[in-house]
Amino acid sequence: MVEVAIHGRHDAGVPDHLKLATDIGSEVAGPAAAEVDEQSRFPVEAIDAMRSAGLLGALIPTEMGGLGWTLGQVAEATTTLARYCSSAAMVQAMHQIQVACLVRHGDSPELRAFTERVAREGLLLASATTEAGIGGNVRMSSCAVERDLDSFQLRKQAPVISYGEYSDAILATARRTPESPASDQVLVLCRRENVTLKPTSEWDAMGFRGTCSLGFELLAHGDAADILPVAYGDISSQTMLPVSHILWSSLWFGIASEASDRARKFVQAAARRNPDITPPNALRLAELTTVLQEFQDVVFAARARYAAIQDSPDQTTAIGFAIAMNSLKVSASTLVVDVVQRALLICGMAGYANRSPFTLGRLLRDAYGAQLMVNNDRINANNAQLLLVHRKM
Ligand SMILES: Cc1cc2nc3c(=O)[nH]c(=O)nc-3n(C[C@@H](O)[C@H](O)[C@H](O)COP(=O)(O)OP(=O)(O)OC[C@H]3O[C@@H](n4cnc5c(N)ncnc54)[C@H](O)[C@@H]3O)c2cc1C
Repeated sequence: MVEVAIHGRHDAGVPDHLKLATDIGSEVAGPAAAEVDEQSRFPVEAIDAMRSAGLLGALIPTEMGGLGWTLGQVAEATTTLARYCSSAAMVQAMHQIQVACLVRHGDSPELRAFTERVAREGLLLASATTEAGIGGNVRMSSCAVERDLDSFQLRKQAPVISYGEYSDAILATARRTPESPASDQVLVLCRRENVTLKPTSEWDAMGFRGTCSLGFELLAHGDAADILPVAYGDISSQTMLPVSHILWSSLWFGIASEASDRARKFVQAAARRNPDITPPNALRLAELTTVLQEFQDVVFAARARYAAIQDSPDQTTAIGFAIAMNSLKVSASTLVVDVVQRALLICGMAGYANRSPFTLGRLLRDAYGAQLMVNNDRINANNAQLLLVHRKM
């Protein structure tokens, strides 16, 4: 644990992001994963380890006190963490999405100072984009920011705020003013000390149980400087949507990779027991590996696509890019279930049993959440609209 903390902050060279993620995963997140899932509790030890290793500031430039990792490095670390505990990996991923928005769009002295605190103190950021009555349509808000000279107030009915009670700040979407249309949104940094969260629902869900994604009425106030200076529509298309879909799909790829490894070990054990014949499920393993390879290629290609254009607002707001990032989410969230199901067929009862080295129950339950995290129907409906005006792929 101490080794983990030392590794991230004090290595003279560039931190080895995969070693750091493997250390935290194998030493801290993995050993607690079953209990986190069983008790539906926050993965406090994993997040503490990430904080002390500097991982919560991974995307923040070194001159601002962060680790200065690329999104690709964070994505790879997320894949690794997800192999051990998908809830801890998801908390980390959702936090990094908010950090990415602050780093790229929080260009004011107040927001930069806050971003530096995220790096220095390891503050944990949560998100309130979805809203009661609006559902998963994150590009519409019904709540509105009410401004009074240099301060603001916000009241939002949020059906889901993952780890809201454990966060140090929540980034919430809202209409710019009470007179603004639903699509004229801003992103507001709601600091913990200025936030009251009244729980409106419990979190006892099928999967991602450690994300503690309760519903809340969020009441926030603060300095008007905490309203991000860029329209949320631009933040969403340039940063929040692509970074979310890249980190989520990397995480789901980690779940799929872990399931695939368990299936491979199961088949190899059968082959060792009877070396003269190829186990019949080896063929299923070969088929699974083809799907996993496809999955990896989809995820890697999307990362490369974004890395190539992330500094060009013209290109990140292009319709073709939005379609590509939406398609990534739909593909990855479907492939993860496909891979884990295939692994289950290979492992049979050993995968179905909860207490077995090949158990796949938690991975499969977590995998099903992927298609709901902004429902694929909504994403496909959005792509359908975009394709009506898109000129060429
Ligand atoms: C593990 C997890 C963590 C989450 N964490 C957060 C968080 O921290 N912050 C946050 O803000 N949200 C979070 N969410 C919630 C967010 O991802 C959900 O998308 C959102 O709450 C919508 O929930 P819903 O499925 O009930 O509603 P909807 O999106 O409304 O979907 C319900 C049903 O309506 C259908 N539907 C409705 N309208 C349309 C349409 N126009 N086109 C097509 N189909 C439509 C859908 O197909 C679906 O069947 C999280 C979700 C999960 C699973």
